[in-house]
Amino acid sequence: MDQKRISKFLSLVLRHEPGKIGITLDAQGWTDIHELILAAGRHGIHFDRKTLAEIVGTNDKQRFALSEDGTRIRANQGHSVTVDLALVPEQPPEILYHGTVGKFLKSIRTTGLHKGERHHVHLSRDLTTATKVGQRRGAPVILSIRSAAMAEAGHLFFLSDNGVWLTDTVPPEFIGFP
Ligand code: HQG
Repeated sequence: MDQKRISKFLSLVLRHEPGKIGITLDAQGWTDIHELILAAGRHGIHFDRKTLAEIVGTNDKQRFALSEDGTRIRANQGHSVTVDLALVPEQPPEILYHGTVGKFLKSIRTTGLHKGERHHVHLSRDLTTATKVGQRRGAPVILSIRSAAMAEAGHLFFLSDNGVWLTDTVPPEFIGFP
């Protein structure tokens, strides 16, 4: 089966709807690989351990991680179900970027960036990544976030295992608009 399709399926069940195929995630978001393969197969999505390891290793955004003993898998970020990824706050760079689209700007100017369905607002270290994130919704608009100043003001930042910067909310005064 097409690896991209399997990857999308993994995002769905490891971030949002594990119950859809009858699996559960533990408090840190991990699930047993053997159970996952069986449950996926029952829902017509067929892959083996080798294919799964390939998908984890080659995924363009490193969305998934295997446990050290190789028996479990989890999504690195992007969850809407409650999980504690046990991320430790880190000092962010001076500036981070957020890719969005024009139709959201009015609201962002007034209320800042909000996490919506996800656990955090997602920020990118570089313009290229932020542009790709914005492009998912249309013509991208890139906002610059004064992240070091935010940290100084007491906001916490976390760096996910796949290099996405995460924070709870970005007040409008820290956002540079184009
Ligand atoms: C917008 C993908 C109006 C925000 C990507 C964004 C990323 C507001 C949308 C990751 C707002 C939320 C995350 C406000 C924020 N008013 N709109 N006050 N505050 N927004 O998908 O950052 O493929 O939850 O600008 O590549 O787009 O899933 O967040 O447009 O890394 O691994 O509300 O998801 O990665 O959308 O994307 P999302 P995002 P994966």
